[in-house]
Amino acid sequence: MSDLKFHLQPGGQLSGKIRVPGDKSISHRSIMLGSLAEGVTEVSGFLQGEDSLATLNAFRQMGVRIEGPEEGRVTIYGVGMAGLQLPDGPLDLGNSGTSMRLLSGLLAGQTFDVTLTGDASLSGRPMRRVTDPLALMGAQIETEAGGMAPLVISGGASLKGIDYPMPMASAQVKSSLLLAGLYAQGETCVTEPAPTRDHTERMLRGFGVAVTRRGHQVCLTGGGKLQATAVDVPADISSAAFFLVGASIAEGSDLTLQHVGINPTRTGVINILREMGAHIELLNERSSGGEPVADLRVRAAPLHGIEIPLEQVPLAIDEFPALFVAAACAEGETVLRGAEELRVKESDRIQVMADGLIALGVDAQPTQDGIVIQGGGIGGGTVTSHGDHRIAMSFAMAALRASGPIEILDCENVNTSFPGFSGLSKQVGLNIEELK
Ligand code: SPQ
Repeated sequence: MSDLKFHLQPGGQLSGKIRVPGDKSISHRSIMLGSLAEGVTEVSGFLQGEDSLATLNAFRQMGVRIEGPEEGRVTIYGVGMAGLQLPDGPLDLGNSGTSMRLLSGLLAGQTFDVTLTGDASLSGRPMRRVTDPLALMGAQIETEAGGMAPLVISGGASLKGIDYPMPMASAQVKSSLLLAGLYAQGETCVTEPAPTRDHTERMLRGFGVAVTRRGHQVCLTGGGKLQATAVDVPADISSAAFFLVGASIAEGSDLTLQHVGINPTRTGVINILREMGAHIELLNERSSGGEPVADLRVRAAPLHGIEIPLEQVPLAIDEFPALFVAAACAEGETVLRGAEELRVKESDRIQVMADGLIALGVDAQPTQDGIVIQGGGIGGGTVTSHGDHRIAMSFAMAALRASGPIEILDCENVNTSFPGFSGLSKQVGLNIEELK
């Protein structure tokens, strides 16, 4: 457990114009594809958070020359599909599930052996969801008991394409198989049970790989090359989400979030908040580097509870901790179902959020695949994030409507996705202090 705590005074409102840090999912992928490409890839807007830096350092350890990041600018000197080198030791991916799952696929096709490790949270997250289908492709990956990290990947396996019906809606599993598919003989196809974020497919196309989609199935053929390109990383809608909720629940708020990625596979948080009565406008909609972006203006509005539509669940999967805070401030009951994936994130986000909400006096009942929250008041008190960045930032926003101070424990991991969170939040009106 880290020593960093957030202390929040109750009340306040959020106003002004800010740009939250770069999209974490797109930042990871820019390093991976830029490293495998031929030529020099220039990235702007890169997230200088611990998770995307773990990916960057892993590729440096495999011999890729990478300059930066400096104010979000990264220059990657691509080594081509066969140019990665044996690292000098295990690749430590910290807290980052995306790094471990995507790298499992990408590294299954290399000639050298490699070990992937992570922190206690990452070492408790399920990896069989990638190692099982990768084994069907011919990969040789050993896990710890229960299918957990560390993962030991043996080099020299010859991969063949498969047609995989994915049992859960996971962009990480889909991406892992597509990256392995780049090294496989023939066609690799993944069918998703529901649409998940499609940044891998979009970026692969940007690097010149033909990726086809037929309904819920996405396919590519191995043996090709990637051509370097420029990547502009938009601001992360998952980081913007805390402010969308905060400004919606705090009376008098009027906040604009600039250059936010609004890829339709990520906008569940906007759809759900709007259905609850939120006032969110999309301004200056434009396209940037193959991804749609907009400035989001959000003003306070009275929210009401809803049954969250099932099809929105994968499109808002990382935003539920923040949405639960919105539900606690809404009038009436909010019901979430079909979200069992939340139990295998950096923490069990259903249980940890329910525990925290209950500690703040909210009526929250966890269920096996979701939660039922009765809106009403939020009290003050102490909650723990269990080292989960999104839990810490969500409870910080709850203070805007709390009746007393809120103390949040174990907040260091906010740096995995949102370095500078407390400073930026303070700048727009949150009464937050960091304490060691
Ligand atoms: O990388 P990590 O730790 O798995 O991060 C999380 C997050 O909240 O930041 C999940 F805990 O985001 C995942 C997301 O939940 C990032 C991601 C991606 O970039 O492909 C996909 C989602 O995971 P999944 O398991 O649904 O594919």
